[in-house]
Amino acid sequence: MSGSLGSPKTPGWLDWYENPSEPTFRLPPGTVDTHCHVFGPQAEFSFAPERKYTPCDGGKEDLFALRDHLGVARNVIVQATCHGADNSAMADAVRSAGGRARGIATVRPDIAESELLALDAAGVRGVRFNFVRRLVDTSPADDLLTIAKKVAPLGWHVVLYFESVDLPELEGFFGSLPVPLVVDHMGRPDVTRPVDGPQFTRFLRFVEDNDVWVKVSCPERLTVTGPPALHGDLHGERHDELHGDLHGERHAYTDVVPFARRVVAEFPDRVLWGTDWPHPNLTGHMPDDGLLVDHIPHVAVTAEQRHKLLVANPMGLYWPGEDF
Ligand code: 0GY
Repeated sequence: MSGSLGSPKTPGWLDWYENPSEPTFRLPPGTVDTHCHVFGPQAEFSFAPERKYTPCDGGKEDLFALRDHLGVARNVIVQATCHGADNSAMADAVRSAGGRARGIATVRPDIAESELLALDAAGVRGVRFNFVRRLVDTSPADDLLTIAKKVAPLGWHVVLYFESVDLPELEGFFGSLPVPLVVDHMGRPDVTRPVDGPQFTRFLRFVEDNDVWVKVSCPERLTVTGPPALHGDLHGERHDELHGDLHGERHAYTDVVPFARRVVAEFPDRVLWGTDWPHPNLTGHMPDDGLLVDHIPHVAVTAEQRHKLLVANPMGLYWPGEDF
């Protein structure tokens, strides 16, 4: 997966899972994966000099193959920080998807209107503001506000990536942005804390007060207890064990479930789902994307919740007016 050309991968990099299992849970027709990325391929789309990591390749063909394997209908491809503000790989993937992808870009405050219009024509519908310090150098709030004001007339939104511990400091600024807000990975709660404790309660109130969209994504990134039975071959033993017990007590990422269920139950019309493929910067384990799909019924427990999470909500945000 890593090309022989270009920079070597960050030491210890975990590559995406090459042969994901067939999910037991059948995604409803029209399901949108609202959080995935493309990495290069590096030989075609070089990584940004200011990046904080160098990943394996994970290009559009691999993404589209995963989409089809899982039974996903559409993707929202989020610019990964390893490509900085060069949106070429993401925009190329979106253009190549034949209307079945939208994009989220990273832009600088001096971006020309013509460039924004070109991204819009490609299928980009938002920009991402990243506050996770290990991924980006901080941007001045004035620059971010300038960007938000520039994209607002296009009907775009801002995708926010932050750690839950930073929300108190950031939420005033978030509330001042003149665009709809989408939050990655449920605001990255510390899942060792109580689901009804002050940290997650504060996040839920932020969502309510600002009509925020929430990605119920990344159980594999948020978990502390991890996937069960991390013994042996992940595709053999563990897979069979999990699938044999999908509706039982044992399944992956159980510590994240109460947080995800709470968001889905409280904000059924504002939640979105995504795989996060190719899963940058994981260190403990690389998830089998088939098992990530099988996680969905544990957090969206009714068919109505699942239809909103997977189809109706993302279609309304990214393909408004289109049939699903
Ligand atoms: C994610 C999470 C991460 C990375 C990025 O753009 C990125 O590099 O988003 C992370 O390392 O937590 O959403 O993919």
